[in-house]
Amino acid sequence: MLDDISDKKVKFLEEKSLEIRELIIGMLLKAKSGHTAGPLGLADIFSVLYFHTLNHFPHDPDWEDRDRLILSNGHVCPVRYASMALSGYFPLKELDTLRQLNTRLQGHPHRSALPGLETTSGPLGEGISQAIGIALSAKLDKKDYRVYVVTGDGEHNEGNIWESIMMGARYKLDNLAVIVDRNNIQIDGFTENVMPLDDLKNKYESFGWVVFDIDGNNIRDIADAFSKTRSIHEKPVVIIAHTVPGKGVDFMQNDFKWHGMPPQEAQAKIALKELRTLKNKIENDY
Ligand SMILES: Cc1ncc(C[n+]2csc(CCOP(=O)(O)OP(=O)(O)O)c2C)c(N)n1
Ligand SMILES: [Mg+2]
Repeated sequence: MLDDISDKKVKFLEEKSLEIRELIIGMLLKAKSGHTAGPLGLADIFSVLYFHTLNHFPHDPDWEDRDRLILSNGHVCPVRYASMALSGYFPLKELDTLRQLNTRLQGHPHRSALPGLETTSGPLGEGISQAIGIALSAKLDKKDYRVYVVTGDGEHNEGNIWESIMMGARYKLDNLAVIVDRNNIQIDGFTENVMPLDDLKNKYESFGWVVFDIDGNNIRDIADAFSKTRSIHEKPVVIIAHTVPGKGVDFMQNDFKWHGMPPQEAQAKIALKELRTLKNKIENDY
């Protein structure tokens, strides 16, 4: 089953990705701290999730039949906050409060502070286990909602991730989709130098999962993969999404130094100019 989305929808989602990226740069500049590379790389996936795939109502975040999105790599939350604000969960202006005292937009997601978050996250390695609990309870309650988890590649250094991967297969959780941000960087280096994941596809398959290996910065590929997850039965699915950390801002791309560093004012200016140029290009290309 292919998700045959129209050119018009692809253009809309590409524009949303760039708006998300602009908001990420703005938030981090204002906060003067936070993570840049991961959020920029994930903007296309979040654009598709929030504006195409998720069954959700931003004005009714506690709707009981909503799809659940768990952010296991909590440090990338600027991409989630920007997507939530753009889709109507809270005013765009609130993005300026990222990492301020008493804000609802903590540097790592705080569930009870902000409606629309499903979990509190930050300590790596927990999200897939939590999602398995939610997916199991959906089955017990005979609910049709789907459970999505976003997790990092460096996050796979955590041993409990592999326990959760065994458990997902054991319970045949076909209502669960894990998205791995395969951006090849982690906090202090390239993943293959710090702790090689080698052939991650093969590893997940040998644990009994169905794997989709995709370009995580291609809107059509992303939408298609999410759509295909619905046709899989009796097995959990992982989407290994190859993304470019820092995507959209040339001097930030593929450089692990931007894992946890915000832009300075002059850098933000260059970044925003580049993103605006990309936006104009989309306008002209269609
Ligand atoms: C249990 C735990 N250990 C260490 C950290 C610190 N930490 C935050 S992000 C990160 C790197 C994770 O790598 P990856 O998931 O690839 O994220 P990316 O750099 O791609 O954004 C680390 C070690 C943490 N948040 N939790
Ligand atoms: Mg990574």
